[in-house]
Amino acid sequence: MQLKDKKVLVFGAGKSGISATRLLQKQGAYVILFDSNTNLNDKDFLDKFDINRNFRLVTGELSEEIITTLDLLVISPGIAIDHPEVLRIQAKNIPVWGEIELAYRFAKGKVIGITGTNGKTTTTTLVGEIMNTYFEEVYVVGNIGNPYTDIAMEATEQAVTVIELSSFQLETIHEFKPDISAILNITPDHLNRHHTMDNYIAMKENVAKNQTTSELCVLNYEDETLRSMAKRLKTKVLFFSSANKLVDGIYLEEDDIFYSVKGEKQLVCNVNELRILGKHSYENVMAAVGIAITMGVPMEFIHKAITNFQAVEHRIEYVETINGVTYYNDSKGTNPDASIKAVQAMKSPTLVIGGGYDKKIPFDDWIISFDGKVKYLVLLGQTRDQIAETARQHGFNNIIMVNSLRDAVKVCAEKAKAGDAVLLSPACASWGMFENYEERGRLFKEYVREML
Ligand code: UMA
Repeated sequence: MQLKDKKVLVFGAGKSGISATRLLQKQGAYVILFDSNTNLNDKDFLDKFDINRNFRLVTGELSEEIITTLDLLVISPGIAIDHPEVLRIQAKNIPVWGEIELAYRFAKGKVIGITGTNGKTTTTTLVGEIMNTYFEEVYVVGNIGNPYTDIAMEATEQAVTVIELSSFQLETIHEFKPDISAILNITPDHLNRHHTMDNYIAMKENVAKNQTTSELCVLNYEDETLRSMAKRLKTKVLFFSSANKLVDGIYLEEDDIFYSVKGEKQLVCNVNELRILGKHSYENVMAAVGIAITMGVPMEFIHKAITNFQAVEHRIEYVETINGVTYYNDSKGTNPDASIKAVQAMKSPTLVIGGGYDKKIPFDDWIISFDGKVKYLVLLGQTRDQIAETARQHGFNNIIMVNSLRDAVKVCAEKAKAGDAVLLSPACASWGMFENYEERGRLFKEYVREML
């Protein structure tokens, strides 16, 4: 679609909406930036773009007059496709693109799209680091925090763009077709937004929906949902596995990671050379290796990048050891599966801080994973009563309710003994109490360091 002189409504005035607006303005479109938040005003955006040119901010509700004149709606990831305003616009046959679709229409070069319930940020970061050792022009964007539209017009034919994709972003793609896609795993998450697990799986599968036999999708062989998805996909598939030797693919055998083609195996690395811990980390490494090999990166470059790679912020991140108690920040544990992995990675008795925004996901598996290792569960946020009830049903009664993250840290410091670990891994999103999981993690680290 030619965007010059088109009237485009951008829904959501967060990071994505602001970047999308900039791109659209550069394309000569007239942009109406719309946000439900009535506290926003034009001044908030003065330094963000050329506000006088082709721009208007609308907050609260949309008038019928605006809707009838639109050529395109671009929605931010946080806006659901069944949002009443989106449905109103769609009913007028106005096309709805996500911010990813908009960026894709303008970007050039190779595109790598990485999704999955957990491990996306780590894998995307790692793939970015591997690509940076070998290619000149590399961008790392998407759900990781840098909107794709920010760089879309800069990317040249030589570019390699690595995109972390959430199910929210994949809800509104149409032509988006990565050269390589990867789905790391699928476990329940965001069911308040996608309503059913089948819908959530379908959103993840969207990453490969336009791929053909000329492209490739990297999948986790140990995830049954992904194994059966592989049969439906039109694209080539490369599996990785942490439990089975693969004739073709990347796999973990004891402490070694191998890459095998028709049974001819090549050593990638020994996991003791890696600086990240746990089986889930090895899976992220294997996915990144599969992507890098397919991109033609030589094994010695891959080896160097993966063995230098360190854990990303907010993902089982070591904070401090105070009075013999080690504090870990896993604020990125925003669903039960991520938090199960964090508990499993702990090597000593652990006090877990959990609870937050309600995404309508059961907490049973998370509580079961405590398996005698967790001494106390300190709960806060919207889900705290639900989690406490689930915990009691599973016979876990060492529960402490608090009203703030600061109190949670204080209580843990009082209860923990030397040799224990304190783990912030909430199994829930941060929304409602914090701006995002980064703010939650930063505050946690601040409260811990105040005790130094
Ligand atoms: N808004 C409305 N009406 C609504 C909902 C939101 O007007 O019904 C407005 C808010 O008032 C706000 C704006 O929308 O002004 C926020 O838009 P947004 O929620 O899309 O957030 P952005 O700042 O644009 O950030 C988004 C992603 N946010 C979400 O998916 C919720 C960021 O992912 C991403 O890093 C960023 O784009 C850049 O691409 C964050 C996230 O939490 C990290 N992702 C989820 C996750 O990882 O689990 C999916």
